[in-house]
Amino acid sequence: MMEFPALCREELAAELMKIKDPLIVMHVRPDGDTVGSAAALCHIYAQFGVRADLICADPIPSRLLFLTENCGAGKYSESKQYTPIAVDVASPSQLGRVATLISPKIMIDHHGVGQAFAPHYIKTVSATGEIIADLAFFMLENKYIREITPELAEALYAAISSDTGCFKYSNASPETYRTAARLLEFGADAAKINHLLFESKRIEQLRAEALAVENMKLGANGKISYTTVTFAEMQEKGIEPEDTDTMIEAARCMEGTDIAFLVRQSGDREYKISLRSSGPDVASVAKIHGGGGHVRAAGCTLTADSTQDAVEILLPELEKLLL
Ligand SMILES: [Mn+2]
Repeated sequence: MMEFPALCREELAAELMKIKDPLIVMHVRPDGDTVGSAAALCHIYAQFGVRADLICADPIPSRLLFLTENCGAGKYSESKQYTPIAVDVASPSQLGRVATLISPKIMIDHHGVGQAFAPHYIKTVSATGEIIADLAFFMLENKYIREITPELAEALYAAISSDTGCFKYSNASPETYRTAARLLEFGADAAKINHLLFESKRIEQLRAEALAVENMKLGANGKISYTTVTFAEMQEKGIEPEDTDTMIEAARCMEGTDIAFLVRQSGDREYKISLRSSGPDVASVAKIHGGGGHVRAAGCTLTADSTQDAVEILLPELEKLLL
């Protein structure tokens, strides 16, 4: 396997500033961190008089479009000679079909579990947005950029808030809070962003959350809670895949549980699994099935005959983590 160099912060800043035609690459099923980080880089490039374009294998969910609408980015154009920069993309598989069009030349990520596929700047912090905020502060101190505009601060704040679950998860460190505080000083409207990210939901998303509660079951004497959703249920209630992203929260909130998981049908015999925990290493179970993630938040895809079949595969593996 090819080895790619790790960049230090100064080298990253220097490399980014050399690029004349940046293409910011987001991961499949884009979340607030990858979209906020991408928008932030576009705002930074705008200060250099450079227009950055954006690409993602999947459409950006409507609730996140407020981040990209004002960032000055264009759409990917086949005729341009881009230098692609991947943000929040942990491994090549996370590029999805975009991998057939481009290959990133710089990788900025915080997962620390993936596979480096380009010269990289990887720090295991709460969010890629936290890395780029630190980079923006560094660029400001060195006068590489003139200012941190409210729009830039908001894109970064949104990225961090998104990956920390509105600062609820254990990945939010003292440094994360300090970074967020500085972003507020630069004009980020935290209340507005958190409302848009966490409280403003499509009726179908609320129906998905209601379904999550309805389908919830317990295992391991209540230490594991899980819920499921099938194509038939999604069709019946008009639920789109993006509406199911918060279903895991219902299971996670169940009193007394250490591990929560969600089984989502994603193909004929294919199920996407989201895993959350208060401590046990659920990434180790995700890895058994070719997935990955963090100790407390991971995911994988299973081949199974039904949601019940997928549950029966996962439960014994997860129970072992509680011994
Ligand atoms: Mn992230």
